Amino acid sequence: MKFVDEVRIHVKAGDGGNGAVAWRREKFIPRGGPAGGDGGNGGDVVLVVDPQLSTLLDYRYVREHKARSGGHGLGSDCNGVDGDDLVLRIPPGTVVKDAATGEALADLGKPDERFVAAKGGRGGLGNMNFASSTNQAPRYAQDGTPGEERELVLELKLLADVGIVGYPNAGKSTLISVISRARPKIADYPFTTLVPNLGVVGWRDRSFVVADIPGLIEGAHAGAGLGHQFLRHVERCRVLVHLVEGANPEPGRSPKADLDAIDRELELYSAELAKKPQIIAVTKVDVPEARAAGEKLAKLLGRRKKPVEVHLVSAVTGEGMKGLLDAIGRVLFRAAAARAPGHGRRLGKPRRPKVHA
Ligand SMILES: Nc1nc2c(ncn2[C@@H]2O[C@H](COP(=O)(O)OP(=O)(O)OP(=O)(O)O)[C@@H](O)[C@H]2O)c(=O)[nH]1
Ligand SMILES: [Mg+2]
Repeated sequence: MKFVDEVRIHVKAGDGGNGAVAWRREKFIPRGGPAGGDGGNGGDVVLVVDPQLSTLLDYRYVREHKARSGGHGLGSDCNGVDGDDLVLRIPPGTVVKDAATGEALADLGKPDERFVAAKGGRGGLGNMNFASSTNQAPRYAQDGTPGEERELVLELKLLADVGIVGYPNAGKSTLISVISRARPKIADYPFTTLVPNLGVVGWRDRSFVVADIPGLIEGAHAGAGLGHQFLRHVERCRVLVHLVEGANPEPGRSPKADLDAIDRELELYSAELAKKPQIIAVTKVDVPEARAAGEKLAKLLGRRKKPVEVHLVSAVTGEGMKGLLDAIGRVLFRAAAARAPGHGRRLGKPRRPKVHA
């Protein structure tokens, strides 16, 4: 299915029906009095989260969405029918923005969460409502009010706990295919992944959602490669896994240079994204060249004032995968991990009981 994550739509709620001016006309009842019914209310345009959906594709082709107007009031005290609401189903994680101002109106995540995008008009009152002791035959009725109308931009930002970022070909899709049941396309050329993939990863007795996104390159903020728009899908992540290719195919690139280039791109996309906790991993360490490059990077970052851990991983041999998942789990479930028994003790080094002489 095609993945669409930004659309512009026009919504128009139903107008309220007009109230009627009518009179009661019956045999033997002269001057029966006013009998004009009220107009019906116009239908709202309502956005509702449908967890079955994962794209905004439906709205790419159909952009006009109009709810039904209320019926006009009728004679014999009959009110017009209310217009039905128009329900538009959207995937979880959709941000609704006013196209004119850019203002975010709603961020819809939970199943069945609703947002009234355009409120229907109110039906007008019929002339029977205006009868009073001094004016028993009002010759006027109220008109219905028009329904709201506006241009909206719907933006889908996937809901994932962990985002995988890195250069194309770094092994992002391979990683998600190893740690989850997602089966994205994997190939040894850059820009294999064109749309994000989600995978659910089981970790101990918990699980989290990982997003694999297209590769970033230097200058992505200016449109190089696939640009950087897809970074919106990792905006909500709590931790980023930054994959660095160890075995470098291109001249002029090195793990350190790649790492810095991607960090710069993240910063240029949003300062908030750049501030997210990152877990750094060098991939493909089953290749000796990659292992050497990974160890070099680990040494370099380990010497920093605030040492940064570098994971050496291989999707082929499975090396380092457990350590990587544990590191992710620790960031995501830190509070819970702190409570778990055994936390804080160094494993592999049994405490020696103190001997008092
Ligand atoms: N030897 C080895 N090769 C790997 C490993 N992980 C990935 N590869 C290979 O690296 C190539 C690129 O892998 P992908 O997972 O498609 O890379 P990607 O980062 O998703 O690339 P884009 O989608 O283009 O951004 C593929 O040919 C993989 O088979 C690994 O651990 N060891
Ligand atoms: Mg990929």
